[in-house]
Amino acid sequence: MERNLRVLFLAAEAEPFVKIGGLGDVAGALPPALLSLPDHPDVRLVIPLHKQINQKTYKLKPVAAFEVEHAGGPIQAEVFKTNLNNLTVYLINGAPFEEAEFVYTSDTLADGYKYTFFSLAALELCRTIDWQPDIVHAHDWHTAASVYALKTNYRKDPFYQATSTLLTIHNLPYLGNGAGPALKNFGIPKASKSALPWWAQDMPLPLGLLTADKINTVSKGYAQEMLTPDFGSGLEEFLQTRRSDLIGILNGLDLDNWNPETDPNLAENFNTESLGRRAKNKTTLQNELGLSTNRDLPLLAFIGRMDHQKGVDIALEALRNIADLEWQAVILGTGDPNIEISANQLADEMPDRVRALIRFDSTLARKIYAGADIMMIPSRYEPCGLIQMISMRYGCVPVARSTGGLKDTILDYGSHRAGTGFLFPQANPDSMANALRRACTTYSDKRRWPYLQKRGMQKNFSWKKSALQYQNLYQMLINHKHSNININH
Ligand code: NHF
Repeated sequence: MERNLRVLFLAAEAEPFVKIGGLGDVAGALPPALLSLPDHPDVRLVIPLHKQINQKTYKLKPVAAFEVEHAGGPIQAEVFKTNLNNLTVYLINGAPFEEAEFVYTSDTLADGYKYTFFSLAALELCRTIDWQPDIVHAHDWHTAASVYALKTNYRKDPFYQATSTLLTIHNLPYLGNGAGPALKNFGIPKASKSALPWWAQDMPLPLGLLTADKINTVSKGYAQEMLTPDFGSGLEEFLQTRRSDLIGILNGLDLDNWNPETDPNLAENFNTESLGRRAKNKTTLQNELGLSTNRDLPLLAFIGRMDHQKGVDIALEALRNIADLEWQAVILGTGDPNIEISANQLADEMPDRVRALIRFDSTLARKIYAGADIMMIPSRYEPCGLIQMISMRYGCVPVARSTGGLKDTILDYGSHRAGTGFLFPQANPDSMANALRRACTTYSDKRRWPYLQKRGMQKNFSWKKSALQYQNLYQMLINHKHSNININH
């Protein structure tokens, strides 16, 4: 009897267990979306048992215990299993995770140690429970060592002879720099004479990229950009050599979780047919923020991590550039202390129209999606991005840098009559200010603006579309089992 394709899905974080960034959204949403397809694969999620995970909530059952070899002596791994709406989830524990306070730290050696342990333990788990995966699907640098180990340490292992590998890149610049000694201590060799640049030959993500049967990233746009010096993190030339195995698959959005028709946090629910009701969300938000409740002023917003990638510094300067126009702005997020200070400075400079809220507040974020008019997304790079999809679904029109997943999901209103937002080409304040001017002018056209909002609200960013593409990719991997990648070391 033919059995379903077996996919071992490895990630450092996954909703609802633990979520720090976008990877957690994807690892939480994609496996269930795959399971809901016809002829679905038998996908099983494996994550570390981080301290932040409440063991009682998930009724964890012990399923396996074994040792992982390490230069300092074998390390005991203990694996628990739970079931989440039909999805089998394994959680791996062991000293590296018991000792760790956070999911990610800036200490890449320590993170390298715990995630290499995790990557190898996940492979050993399959053997212990006698579940031979057809595909190991790893994500980002944290689990890339599993892909590389299959092509090195496990190369002759009969248990893994038929296993293919897929590595998904969510954020290329995080290569796992500094994790080299940890790999070595777990017996994973350097790829000394490989196509990788010398400096990357002991970094988990590059090693995974060297050996994965297929590579994908989370939009077609970013898949292209990664091949260029501006976005390739020094790996662009190497990535060119893997071009034919590199694919872009856009992430989806959880359409039930993000639904302005049912979101209980909103002052008034609405849909495309009742867009007029959205106004109440704007006045409620303006009141909550202590801004004047003037409907005619466009309310601009930024929500997100305040770091270099997300470019909030660009938005702050762009707002100064358009000070001659009338608008209000709210900035919500936390991150780099210097950027937080700059956001507060702008709010001090323009107390009648700018609010900076330096905190993580998911309820307020929802009220902003539903009440603000324009979402500012000035990312320097954006593999996929979630904020633009949520904003469009909530009728908040994006003004975004034309990069990666942003340019794949937003159609520029100036260039297309069917536009859904405003794109700007350069990651600098002038470029962004021009787009903000265009957006503010269009906002004052009360006839056109609702059409712009509705077109965005009608976009379908469902996970089903993405899951179908991953299913095809899995099938492709099985059909062309084992590429002829040669890594001499
Ligand atoms: O959406 C999940 C996320 C992406 O653009 C985002 C990013 C990190 O930078 O794939 O990963």
